[in-house]
Amino acid sequence: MEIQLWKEVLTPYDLAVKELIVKFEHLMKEYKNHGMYSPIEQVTGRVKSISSILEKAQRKGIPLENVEEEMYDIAGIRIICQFVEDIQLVVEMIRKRSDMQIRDERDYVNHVKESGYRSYHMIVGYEVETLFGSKMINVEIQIRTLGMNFWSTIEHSMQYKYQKNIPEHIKKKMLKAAEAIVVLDSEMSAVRGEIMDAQNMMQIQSNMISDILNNIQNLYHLANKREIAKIQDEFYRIYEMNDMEQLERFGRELDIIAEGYRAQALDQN
Ligand code: 0O2
Repeated sequence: MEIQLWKEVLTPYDLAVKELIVKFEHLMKEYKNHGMYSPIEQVTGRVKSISSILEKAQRKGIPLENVEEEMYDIAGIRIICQFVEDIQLVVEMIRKRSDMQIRDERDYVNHVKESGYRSYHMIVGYEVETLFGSKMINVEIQIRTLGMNFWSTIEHSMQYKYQKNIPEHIKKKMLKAAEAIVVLDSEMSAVRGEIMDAQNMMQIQSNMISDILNNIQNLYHLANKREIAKIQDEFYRIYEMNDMEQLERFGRELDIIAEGYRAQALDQN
């Protein structure tokens, strides 16, 4: 196939990856806005390069005209979680969505690959609207922890370096490293509750401060300078106390003042 034609074939995949990144990032934002812990820490995505498609097609004996049907990871999304427990939450979240049809799932978290690779894979059907109508395409979603991602990124570079023939002694080292990641993930899981509480608390405080600042900013145009200066001084005084209850009380009072001026903060997070 001509390079130009490949580019055309890959256009809807590029759209799918972009749309899905926006959708998952928006979910993260919604969690934050609600002061809730997000099981998604980071989202990335890529369209497989033409050279990787050709290499994989050759390796797996996929005829080029069947690549779109038989190669499931031309569009790839990677969801990174902080904790192993979050992976299942993300899986459930994806299963419930109406814009993604589950085609296949592979649990390499509980069924670790021979190499030591761990990750949860989902193949979903996702529809994109293009100039030539709608098109249903396959997207591979890989869900893994920060630790699993660290390991697989390094191992992937090794595979590239040794052209998929990693020497035995390095394979052994990578297996040991994979075991260390399992231990690290489980140690982290043991303090998940505490870390989640701390992060929730930080998020709630940050949302509260951002609402207060928005209110003060809106009041600048409406209230008189002396009242604004008083509110500002009070805010700094309470902020320095580092007391959430006081901050919450101040935020509520400020809401009432802003309401009086019809200057209540809109969500600007
Ligand atoms: P790239 O370069 O990341 O795109 P199968 O048909 O089941 O034998 P398939 O279709 O490759 O194999 O599916 P599988 O095994 O679920 O792997 C899909 C992707 O998962 C791979 O894509 C890798 O990204 C990742 N992966 C799977 N196994 C390993 C592993 O041992 N190490 C690392 N680092 N990643 C792995 P590609 O096309 O192989 O590679």
